[in-house]
Amino acid sequence: MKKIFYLFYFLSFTINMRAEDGYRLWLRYDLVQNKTLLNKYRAQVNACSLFGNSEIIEAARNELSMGLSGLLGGKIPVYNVTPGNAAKILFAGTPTTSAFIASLPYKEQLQQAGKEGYIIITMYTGSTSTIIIAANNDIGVLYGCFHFLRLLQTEQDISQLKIVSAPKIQNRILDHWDNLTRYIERGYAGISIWDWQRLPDYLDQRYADYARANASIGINGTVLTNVNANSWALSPLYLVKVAALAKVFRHYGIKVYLTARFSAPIDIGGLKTADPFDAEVKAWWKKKVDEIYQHIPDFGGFLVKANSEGQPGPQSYGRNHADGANMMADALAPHGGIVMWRAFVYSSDIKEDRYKQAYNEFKPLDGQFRKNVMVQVKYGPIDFQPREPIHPLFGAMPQTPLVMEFQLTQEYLGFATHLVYMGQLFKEMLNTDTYVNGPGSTVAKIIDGSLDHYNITGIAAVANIGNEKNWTGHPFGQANWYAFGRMAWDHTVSPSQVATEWIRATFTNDKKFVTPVLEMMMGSRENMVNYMTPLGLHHIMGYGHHYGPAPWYDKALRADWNPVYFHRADSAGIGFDRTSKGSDALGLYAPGWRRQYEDMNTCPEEFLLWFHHVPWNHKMRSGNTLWEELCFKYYSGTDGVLWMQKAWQSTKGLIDNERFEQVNMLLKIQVNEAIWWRNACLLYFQTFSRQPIPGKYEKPDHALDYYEALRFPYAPGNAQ
Ligand code: GCW
Repeated sequence: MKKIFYLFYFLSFTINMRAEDGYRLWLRYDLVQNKTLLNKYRAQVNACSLFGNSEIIEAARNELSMGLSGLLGGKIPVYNVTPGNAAKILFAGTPTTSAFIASLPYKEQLQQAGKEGYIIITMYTGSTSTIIIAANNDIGVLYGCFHFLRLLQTEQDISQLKIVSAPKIQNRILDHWDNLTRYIERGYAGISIWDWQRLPDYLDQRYADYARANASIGINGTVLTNVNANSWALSPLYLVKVAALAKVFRHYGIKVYLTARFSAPIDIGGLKTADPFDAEVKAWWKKKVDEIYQHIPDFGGFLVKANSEGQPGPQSYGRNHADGANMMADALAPHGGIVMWRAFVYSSDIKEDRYKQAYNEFKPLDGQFRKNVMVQVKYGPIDFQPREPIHPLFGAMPQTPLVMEFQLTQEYLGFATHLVYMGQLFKEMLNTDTYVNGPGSTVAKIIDGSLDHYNITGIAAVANIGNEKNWTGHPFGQANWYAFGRMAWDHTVSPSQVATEWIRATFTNDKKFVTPVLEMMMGSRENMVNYMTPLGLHHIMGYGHHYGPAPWYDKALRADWNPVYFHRADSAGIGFDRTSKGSDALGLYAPGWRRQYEDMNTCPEEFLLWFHHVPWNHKMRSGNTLWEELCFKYYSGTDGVLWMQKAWQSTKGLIDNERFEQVNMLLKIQVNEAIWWRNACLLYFQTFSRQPIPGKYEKPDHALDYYEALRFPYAPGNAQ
């Protein structure tokens, strides 16, 4: 008897362990733990009726069946017919697929839901309730089902639902920087999940699970390939593989896009030029695009990085970005495809602050792009730093739809080792007021089209996904993928609400866990800013691989790849003067914005060194000198991580051991790396300030030359 017990114990233990490897992301559908709620839910839903026959409805049916059976326990049947008795039934469908849905008094709500949105309503007939998930199209039904399942997962009351939800931005896209070799540029979670070699015939289960995860948060597009592009992706060999992926993703409303290398007509087309004005080149792209649509009838379009960091582009032929984008747009237009043309351009030949270069190139082109072109702009003017001011192009191109580009992969945010929740970063950028049309001209209103009435809108994020079991390497990297999707759908949702949902769905609803972990997540980004780049420092990381601190580095061939170019520390002070007396990057912004930043005394301190060369003894708002404040910030950053580590330890036993230990180990590394950042940066900047690190702080454990001598030839993710 005892033996059997042990065997059973062992089995359940191993099963449990295996089940929590993070693969299920936030789509864990385990039995609702709160017994009172569970009984209530069971009393409200014991079967579903899902109308329609499309592949998307099929996906919704599978999800509901799997989700409800898991969450409520036992098998919850999902029919595609109207059962005789409507009590305890969940109905889902569109007015077209169901006469019942069409007959409901929710026309106005459905109108608000638009093309992709949905409504979720608890309808009462006497005392019996029926849950209605209705939408105008099947994709809305699928999104609504995911939302409903999330309500149960996060233990919400479903007795009075009156939800109307519609996305504020049309194209919500993940950009993969995945090469055909499966190596991921700036990828820290393994190799690419696209198994090109075995496609199209072998379809990894991951493809469907990837699509499910994306659909569950409203992402509706994926760019499969790296912006540092390979023309082979457009060859027939690869197009059949892309088509196989597109077929899986279609079930979840996800469109496939590819990066187009500008020199493809030469690379794989045998032409002598890629000049966008050349008739043969134009014809080549047209034919290529027609071919793509034969394989993938709902192909989304191209993402293009041109004339940037060595990528070919129209400028090689004396043409401009609009000429290049328009040529591709003309080929895509008859099929409804779009071009997302990146504005991440800068050149070391131009002796101008790198901050200003993209603006200078693109602003004059406003109004010259075709209707199906969007210009994709990184959130800040330099490069995905832990904190950047908003890119000056936002608000400067009223006639060109701009796509916001975020970066989920943590190239500059501690790789997949540091716990940094990006919800606030997204919010900070989206809420920034550009003042271009007076106060209230927020970035969110620019990219959702409400300010300039764009005809298409988009938001994108560089993915942090690889083939690691838990997808993102760090278990908390999943939260950034989740937050991106949720905030791309609705940028008004708060980062803490999104984080709370994610914690509950991913780990547990236990308050003893949710409360401290939410606090950890909410403080994590500011901690990171403090221990890496406080007060507006930026781009001071290791050269090439971008791992760790290297503010001293000055050997890059291009000046604007060197940390010293960005921090400009000297015996007088530190920071980049971008006022009218300096590079005048501030001159690119609307007067309302510029005025505040131009004056050292009114410039928000978190951006101070972005815009000013500040004397070491400058008095900060706290009463500290700049040097003292810098020390204070660096030390509070590391203290913050130490606090996170303690907070995490207090959750031991509240979740599975496997994920608990993973995070525990990662936090240990994060603590060490945060201290490394702090010590290396302060010791180096001290050589200019010539002031001591105040005695109340723990002393750095090595001298500066130790940090300067560290080398990491195989740090992951470097461009290849
Ligand atoms: O952040 C930089 C990266 C490059 C990347 C580039 C870009 C894909 O270091 O690896 O290239 O930005 O966004 O194009």
